[in-house]
Amino acid sequence: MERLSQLSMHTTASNAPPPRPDHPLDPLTPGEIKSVTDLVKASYNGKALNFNTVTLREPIKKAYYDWKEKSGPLPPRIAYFVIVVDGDNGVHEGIVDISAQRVIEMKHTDGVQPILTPADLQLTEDIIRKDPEVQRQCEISGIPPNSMHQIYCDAWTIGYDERWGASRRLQQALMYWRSDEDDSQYSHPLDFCPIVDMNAGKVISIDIPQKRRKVSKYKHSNYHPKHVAEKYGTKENPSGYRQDDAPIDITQPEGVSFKMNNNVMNWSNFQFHIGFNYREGIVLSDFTYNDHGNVRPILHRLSLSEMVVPYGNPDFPHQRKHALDIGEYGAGNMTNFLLDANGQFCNCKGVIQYLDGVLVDRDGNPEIIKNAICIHEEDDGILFKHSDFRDNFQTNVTTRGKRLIISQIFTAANYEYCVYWILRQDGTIKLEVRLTGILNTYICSDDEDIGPWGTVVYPNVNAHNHQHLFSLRIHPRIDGDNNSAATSDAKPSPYPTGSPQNMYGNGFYCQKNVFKTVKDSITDFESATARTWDMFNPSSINKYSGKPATYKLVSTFCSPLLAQEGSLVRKRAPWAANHTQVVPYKDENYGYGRLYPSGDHVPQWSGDGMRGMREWVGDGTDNVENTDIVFFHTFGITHFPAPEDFPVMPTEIFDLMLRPRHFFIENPVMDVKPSSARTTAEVRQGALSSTDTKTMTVDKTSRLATEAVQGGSSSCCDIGKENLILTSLPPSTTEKDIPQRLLDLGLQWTTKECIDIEEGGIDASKVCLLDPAAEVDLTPSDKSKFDYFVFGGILGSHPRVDRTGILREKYGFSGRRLGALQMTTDTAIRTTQRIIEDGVPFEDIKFLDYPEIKYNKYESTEMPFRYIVDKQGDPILPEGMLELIKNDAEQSIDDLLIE
Ligand SMILES: [Cu+2]
Repeated sequence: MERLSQLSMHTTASNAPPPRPDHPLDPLTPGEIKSVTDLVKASYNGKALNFNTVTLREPIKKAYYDWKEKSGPLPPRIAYFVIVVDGDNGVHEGIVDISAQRVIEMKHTDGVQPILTPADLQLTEDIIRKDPEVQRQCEISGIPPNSMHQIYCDAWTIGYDERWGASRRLQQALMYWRSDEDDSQYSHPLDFCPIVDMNAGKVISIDIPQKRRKVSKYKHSNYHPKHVAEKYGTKENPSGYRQDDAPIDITQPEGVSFKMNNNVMNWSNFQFHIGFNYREGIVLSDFTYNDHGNVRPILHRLSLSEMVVPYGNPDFPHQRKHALDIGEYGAGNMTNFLLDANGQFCNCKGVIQYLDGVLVDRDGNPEIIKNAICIHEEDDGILFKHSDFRDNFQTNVTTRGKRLIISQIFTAANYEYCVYWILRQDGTIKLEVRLTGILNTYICSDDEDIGPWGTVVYPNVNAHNHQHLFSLRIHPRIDGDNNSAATSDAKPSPYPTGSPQNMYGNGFYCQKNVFKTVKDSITDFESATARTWDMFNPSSINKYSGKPATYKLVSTFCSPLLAQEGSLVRKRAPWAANHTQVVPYKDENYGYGRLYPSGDHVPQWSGDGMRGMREWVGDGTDNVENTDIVFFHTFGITHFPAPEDFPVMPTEIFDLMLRPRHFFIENPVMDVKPSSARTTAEVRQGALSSTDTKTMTVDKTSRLATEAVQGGSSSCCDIGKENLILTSLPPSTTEKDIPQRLLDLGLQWTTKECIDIEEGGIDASKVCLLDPAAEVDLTPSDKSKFDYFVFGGILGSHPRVDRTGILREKYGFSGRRLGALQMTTDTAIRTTQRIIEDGVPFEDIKFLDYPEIKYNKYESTEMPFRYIVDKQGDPILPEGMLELIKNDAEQSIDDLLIE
């Protein structure tokens, strides 16, 4: 039974309120948290308090939109707190109006227990190590005496154990042994389970199985670099790491495409607010999409509101393993920092914006998780494309997309959950979850029959079957507050083949069942009908399709909850038994409501009574059609462990998406710059696209895998020493004959002729000879024709002698010209590169002809060729050229030219 007692309504302090952030949904600042805890301490005068939670109570929805859309006042800044009072069981909680500096509600609720923080979990290990009965059980398990420092436990909430109910604040300690502090303990589980009363600071009971098992004698299985070296290292490769992994770096030379105004994100027509709290972690709110000037609301709020990881071994006490991690520990509380202590970008790549998470510590001070949220962009492959088969697919538009990712990672004891909220430019919102970390493990003895409930993943290690199920909370606001929801099923025509309605038997259609009541909305995934779900605004009708503006939930990782009716799991996670529930939205208790489907206080809830989803569903008669609705979706996977998951698990990925349907009147991303576009007329005339390159996303970094790596250069576009080869040197040439300076630069040389530099020879039709006597100029379209470019006499002597003619006659290469004026070899190479690699037409390249080079105060010389100019307008000369001129002023300029 839950007993609620109102202790006090008004406690005030005389302090001025701390500065508030500009946006009503911004998380509490460190200053606001301190202000709240000061007020709370004053209100619980004389009592020893442990702060458990201090968080923003988000404003009621109407107050938020009155401010946002109707120039109304800023909603008051309200905080919610939970404290554990020494000597008191149950939950002390309340509400603080920070703006008014008043505690406006204080409650003491018996029969529930507050969330467990990471600090709570850490205390348990000390408690069990000191307990004499735990020490005795360790000895029975075969742990040497006086080695309790090698005993570890993963402290879990007890779930619910009817021996104590919720009367005491309990944890169950899943026990392990490490022979060395660097061991991974999961290969050495112990067979007994102490129960700890954490308020009393002691072990109150130990669950001991009837069949005892000694600790494993097998070596610890581990995954750190030193262990990888031990397992896989060889004399040739001591680290044991595979050696074929070239680095992949992401370059974003112009930075990011998003703009953040504090916590408000603007990206590719989307605008939304990024929040964070102790419980859900990332919260995304107030999504809009700018539809060519019309800013349209999509969602009010999006978060993971709960999860459950029920284990499938029916033997006592394993039924207690069904962590409701978000409600029992908090996805925010367990969040990792993503930029490590050395500033290494260890979790994300590219140009990254981080946001910190702000929590409270036990003493009431703000606790900051640095870089808790990672915000970055990634290439997203083809966004759309079409090529016309009539001209060999040359007529085409090819547009690549990018995606914006807001992510966090949280560690729930053994497991890591990587949560990626992903936006695509076409209005799609995706959620991707990656599971990694380590399996929860239990001991088994050699040759033990562990039944069908688990897998032996390593000698003496039994990993129990389990599920990872999440409750995704979607508060839609598609073109306004009144929305509806429906199932959408692919159905064959109900009429038989040969009937007038389906003469040929091929008919099929999409069947929608709109939810009128909460009861209608309790549905499950149907793979046979490829079921999806719609959220839509029945009043916003697409002018082409005549159908309502919709966001479709496409989610196929929909495992059914496998625990039976009447099981503890089903009672405590009433939302998990079905894949959807839609309930009317309601404000609650000074703020935004209906957040947590397993109730506000999840630890040690028996699952009895009306709370969370059970309360919201009620008798199922509430209207959910064309009103303010919240859509809950259960998704996730069933995990039958395998040895590949051990000793650390490669990420297992599952995802879902929300797609706009009948929301836009046409493809919403046609205004994203293409990377390639040619019309049929352009192809027919042999012209390149008339589209200005500024209108295209020209990729300057991609290249063929068969092209050599361009060493040492930070720019993608330099001609590297590796792809420049000096050929046809006299047969007697040896390395001694090549100037050391060129060798040091890495110049490649060969006595072979250019046609023979590759094994088996080169296809002469793939070779382009840069030839001053050629009839046509080199153009960007030559890229697809040629793989090799030969620079012969185009450069060379001044005045010109036709040396190139020898090559032309000997090999019959196709020739191309680089304009009418002579240029030096390096300029010819640079010009070719601009045309071929950068796609710049010859006429768009800026040259300087016959530049005058001053090499001291009195002397200068006119260079008799043309040069490409750099950004400052200066001619680009070969490296060392000026020095050569200075050092060798007597030598004729002509002699310096490479032939
Ligand atoms: Cu798993």
